[in-house]
Amino acid sequence: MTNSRIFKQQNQLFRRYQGNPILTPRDWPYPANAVFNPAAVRLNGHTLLLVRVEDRRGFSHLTAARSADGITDWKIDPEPTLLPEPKAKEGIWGLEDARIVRMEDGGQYAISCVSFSAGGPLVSLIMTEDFKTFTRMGTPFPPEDKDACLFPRLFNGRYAMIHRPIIRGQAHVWISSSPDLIHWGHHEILIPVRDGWWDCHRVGLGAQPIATDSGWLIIYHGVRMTPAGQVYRVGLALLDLEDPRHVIRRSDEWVFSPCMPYEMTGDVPGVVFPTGAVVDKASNQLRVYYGAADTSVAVAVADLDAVVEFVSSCPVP
Ligand code: BMA
Repeated sequence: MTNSRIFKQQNQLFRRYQGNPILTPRDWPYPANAVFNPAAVRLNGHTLLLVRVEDRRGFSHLTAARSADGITDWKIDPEPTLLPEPKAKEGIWGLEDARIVRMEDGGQYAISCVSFSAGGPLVSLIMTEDFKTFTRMGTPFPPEDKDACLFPRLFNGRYAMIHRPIIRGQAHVWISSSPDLIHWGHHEILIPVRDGWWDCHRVGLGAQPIATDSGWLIIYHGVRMTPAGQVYRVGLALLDLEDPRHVIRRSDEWVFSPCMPYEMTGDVPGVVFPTGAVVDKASNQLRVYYGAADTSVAVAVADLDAVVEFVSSCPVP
């Protein structure tokens, strides 16, 4: 481990916003049990979070919250923004944990979220331009599958999507591709769990992939089962910019771990679950939005160059 890596780790790459959590059920304009795991994207000069809202039946839907500075003064839609399609089988127990990218070709936003179907959780792909009207594109993969995100550009004429199926009880991060967003193939394991490590039990994509000059920055969650329960922590990886099936680097250590009261107390204690990120171009600040203890929304910030420098110094997997 180089000195600069130890230095960065000890001085914490990511800093929590002191006013965390930034959104709680008490802020909601209608009754909610929990608000957490938000997708994040820039829209019309604002930060838009598409927040998972769990109602008091235990079902979730997605609601948009907008803020000019991405930290304070959130304007929350007065009603659910995105509910399961009434007649479709895919979301009978709700929609959860969205990720969003803005497609580089036409400006459409691609939302990938979890639909809780009778057959288990699976990924739904939904397109929108304004977060008011939505085009449902169906379900790329069968259950059980979660933690998916489309890349915002094509690679050799094919779309690429990261997702996290559970196959033979194993929860690795996979990547698949498609010529048309309907037919999917070329399925490969991208980021596997690591036996014995902090991310031995399950891994899954966190925020949407972020394009940098050094490659696609991947913020992922890793889970370890402990005698005290499961711990959800956060690691980093870097994928080749031209061919995201190629993992260039992966952090040995986690870079973010639950420790604050709002991360240790709630419906599921010991969870930090990043699902969205925004880069503030003027300050080069990376803002990572995460669910805290499956109860509230929190944000941590980092200098994007420092994060890329750190992950670039991590081992080649
Ligand atoms: C995962 C997902 C997330 C949740 C996390 C921690 O499996 O269901 O929605 O935040 O567990 O409970």
